[in-house]
Amino acid sequence: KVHHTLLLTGAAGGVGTALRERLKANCEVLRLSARSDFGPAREGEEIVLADLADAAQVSDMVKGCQAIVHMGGVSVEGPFDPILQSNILGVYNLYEAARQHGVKRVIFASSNHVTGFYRQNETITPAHPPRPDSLYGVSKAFGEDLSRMYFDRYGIETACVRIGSSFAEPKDRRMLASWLSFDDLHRLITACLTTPVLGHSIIFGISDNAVAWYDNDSVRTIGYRPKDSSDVFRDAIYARTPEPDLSDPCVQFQGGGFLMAGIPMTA
Ligand code: 15L
Repeated sequence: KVHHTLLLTGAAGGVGTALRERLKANCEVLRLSARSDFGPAREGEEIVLADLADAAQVSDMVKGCQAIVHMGGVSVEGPFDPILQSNILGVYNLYEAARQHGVKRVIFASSNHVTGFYRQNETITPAHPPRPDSLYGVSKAFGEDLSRMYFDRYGIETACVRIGSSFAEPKDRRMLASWLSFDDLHRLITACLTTPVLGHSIIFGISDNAVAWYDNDSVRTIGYRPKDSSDVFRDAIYARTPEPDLSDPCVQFQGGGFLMAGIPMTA
């Protein structure tokens, strides 16, 4: 346990709920945050409710913690204003609070949608330029750049984890490539929290899947070794899903359904 108080934002979301019990192994006190009430604190927990767009609430949320696992914010494509409030203003408020309260390490839930406009037959590395597939993807690219500035100026270390698809099981053929099991997500966060030197890292958050769009070797630097694989779900997923239509952008591009989820494809 390298951190006394660890803050988990987005604690009421799907990934936050999965991390809640797992992250207790990483700290003495797990501080959970969400925008609205999600029930009482359990043993070893604190709850601080905060709207990410409210700088004063974010400051109270961050004060007294040593590291942050930032899973909060809008997690899907949709209208711009909520994305602006939570993912752009919100991530700025978070880093300002981290700077003011001396927090030195952040695990930032970035997304595969930062590079969702690469094709499903391309292999990319963290050095490839972002090609966001959605306003949501652009907001995550903003968070990556903002955290880089806070590292270069103030030495706050961040792992930008471009989470693939973190669910209990992969749901479709695309997720055979993008799946990140909850246990592997926890392994990855643990590696980021405990590695001696994190710096500012961009990491693709995926399990050990046979099909992969990422050259993810840089994760070895921080000590992440995935143990799960989507492969065990492959036959069942192929049996219950139709043959992909190769002319469909959701099939062509890595971002899948996010390509068609929000703003129109054509001007
Ligand atoms: C994401 O960034 C979303 O937060 C999540 O809900 C999934 O849809 C995931 O990407 C994905 O691409 O499957």
